[in-house]
Amino acid sequence: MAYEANYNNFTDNYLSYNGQYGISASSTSSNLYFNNSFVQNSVGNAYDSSTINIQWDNGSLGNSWDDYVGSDPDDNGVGQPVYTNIAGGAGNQDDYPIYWDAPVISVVSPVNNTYFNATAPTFTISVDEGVNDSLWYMLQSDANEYNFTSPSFQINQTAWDNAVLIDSTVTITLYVNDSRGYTNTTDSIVVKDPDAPAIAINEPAENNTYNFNAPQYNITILEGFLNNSWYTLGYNQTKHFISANSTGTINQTEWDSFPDGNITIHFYANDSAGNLGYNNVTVIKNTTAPNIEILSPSSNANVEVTAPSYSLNITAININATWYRIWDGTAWTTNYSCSNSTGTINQTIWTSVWTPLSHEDVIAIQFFVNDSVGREANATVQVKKYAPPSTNGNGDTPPADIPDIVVIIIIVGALGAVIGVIVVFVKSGSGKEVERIDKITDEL
Ligand SMILES: [Ca+2]
Ligand SMILES: [Ca+2]
Ligand SMILES: [Ca+2]
Repeated sequence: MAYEANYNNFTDNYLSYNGQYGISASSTSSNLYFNNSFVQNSVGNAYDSSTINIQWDNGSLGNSWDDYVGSDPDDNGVGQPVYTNIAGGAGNQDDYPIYWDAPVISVVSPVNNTYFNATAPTFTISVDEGVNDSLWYMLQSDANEYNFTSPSFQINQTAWDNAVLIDSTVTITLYVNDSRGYTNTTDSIVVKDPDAPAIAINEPAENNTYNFNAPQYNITILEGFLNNSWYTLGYNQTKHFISANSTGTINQTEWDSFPDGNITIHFYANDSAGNLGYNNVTVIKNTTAPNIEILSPSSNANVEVTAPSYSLNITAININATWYRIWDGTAWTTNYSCSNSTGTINQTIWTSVWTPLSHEDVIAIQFFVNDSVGREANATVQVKKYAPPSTNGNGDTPPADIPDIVVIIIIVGALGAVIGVIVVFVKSGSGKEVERIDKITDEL
């Protein structure tokens, strides 16, 4: 075509499926070719060996070439770079190749398979090779289109909340179109994981007591995307990393560093989305034996038939039980549980012990305490039964310096009638026992 043809304008032609070139411009001059379409010409789209004023564009518009490689990022219909694939050696080119491409949307962030928690992800996208006319996205299993304008935007929170799959991937499809309606799309795959790991502490149990040996633990973690799990002791910050669903022994060195008392073990687990799960258990460290001291009754106190009260001073890390028993001079009673501070001896058992005894007989009361690891301590106090012989009829106490035997005979004579009162006091040599005998005789 156009052999030895000069001063021609070739425009608005569709040059396709030719057995040779679409246009072969040799031995020609001063021809202008623009706004033609070259499609699948078998040897090549154009041949140009002329050197005299052959133009493949009119200064603002060239031709459409099916082998053009370029882009049109400003959407003006002219591609860049220039088209140079013209055979023949003339070195001519189309400076304004007709070209249009759809915009290309791509996701800058997040990368695929990034984990997100309950907060909807923020995206940053880029649109290349074109000017976007509108932008929107859709979520998997959601028929709604969500428009956005800024290249950085947050996924609609409600849509994220409603995304049906939890602890699974969610495909978010992003769309762009341009002023001619050319559309481009890309998929982003993210993982939705709104839930924190759930930690169950199977062992140790709350308030379990341990001595020198650090406790065993046994935990179960429910989490689809577990990242790390660990524990800390007390207010220490040291993380001891452990496996999920594991058993083991709490770090002995750190256990040793704690004094006796409550120690809280904090278990943590986080997932790939950054959710943090937490649970704790408080155990008791007890390496000290208990101690018990009887504040009252005091030693050798007189005790009467009314059961005495008692007061104890007990030091123990974790009291398990407190109890007492009573020595009646022959045997111990059985054990009776009691308060670990103050209280009163059981009246029934006290009466049964006290009653058969004599004045100033010794009664022993022994108190016990044990702690939750089974260590036991006890203390005993001896008291005396106080039940002196009855006083006289006026309730007066007999004088202390009475003789061993005092016989007072009062005789009131009145015409053969005698009223005699004989009072006999018998006092032992040691003075520890007093027996009083009252005898009233109303006749001689
Ligand atoms: Ca352009
Ligand atoms: Ca474009
Ligand atoms: Ca999770």
